Amino acid sequence: MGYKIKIEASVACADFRNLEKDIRELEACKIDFLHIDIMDGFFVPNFALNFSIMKTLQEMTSIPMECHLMVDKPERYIEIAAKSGAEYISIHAEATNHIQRVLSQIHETGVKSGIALNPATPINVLDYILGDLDMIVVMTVNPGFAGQPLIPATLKKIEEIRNLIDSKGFGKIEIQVDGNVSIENIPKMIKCGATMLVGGTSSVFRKGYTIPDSVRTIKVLIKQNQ
Ligand code: S6P
Ligand code: MG
Repeated sequence: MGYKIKIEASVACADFRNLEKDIRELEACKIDFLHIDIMDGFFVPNFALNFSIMKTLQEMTSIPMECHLMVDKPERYIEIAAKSGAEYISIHAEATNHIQRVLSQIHETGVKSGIALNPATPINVLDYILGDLDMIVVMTVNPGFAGQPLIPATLKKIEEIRNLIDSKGFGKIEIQVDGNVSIENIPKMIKCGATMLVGGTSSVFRKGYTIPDSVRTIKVLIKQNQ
């Protein structure tokens, strides 16, 4: 193995009554990324964060941000996502007819690129774009909502993507998992080959635990399962 595993905080799951407190705690825990969910109410039937919240976060903290665009025709929002401080921008394979072009567009703005796959999307969509990718996002729930249970078949998908990228010499591409990345599921996800863990209501922000406690637990799980 030997991949560096990163812990991310899904900001949409933070406490908006006191967002700054959560951000300062995440800084103290040395969280690796803030995960910013952007939805359009069309590609997914919900709304989440937006680019002005991202800009505010950029001013508030130096934690790197990565932006998950759950929007139809993401080519319309690459520039604004880049200007709002994204280090990575991920688009959905199901959301555009021109995946390769949008990945190039992301790189042209100086940002790292990611492709997100819904649970039902087969991995052969990756075959001809591995050279255009910095990150693959395995959606382990259907996108749109926090607090959903893991779809078990997606674990096998993580493993298949790990085998694909390693066997083709693209092992440096990050594999992000997003959806029910819980204390229970993290060990399985790491064993399957995930390198970026998006923590939401089932881990980093789980009820009944503080952020520092949860992040400490995740760090132990990473050590034990790597
Ligand atoms: C879901 C979104 C995710 C969620 C995260 C929530 O559409 O893309 O990033 O915010 O999955 O985490 P949890 O632990 O509540 O599933
Ligand atoms: Mg997300």
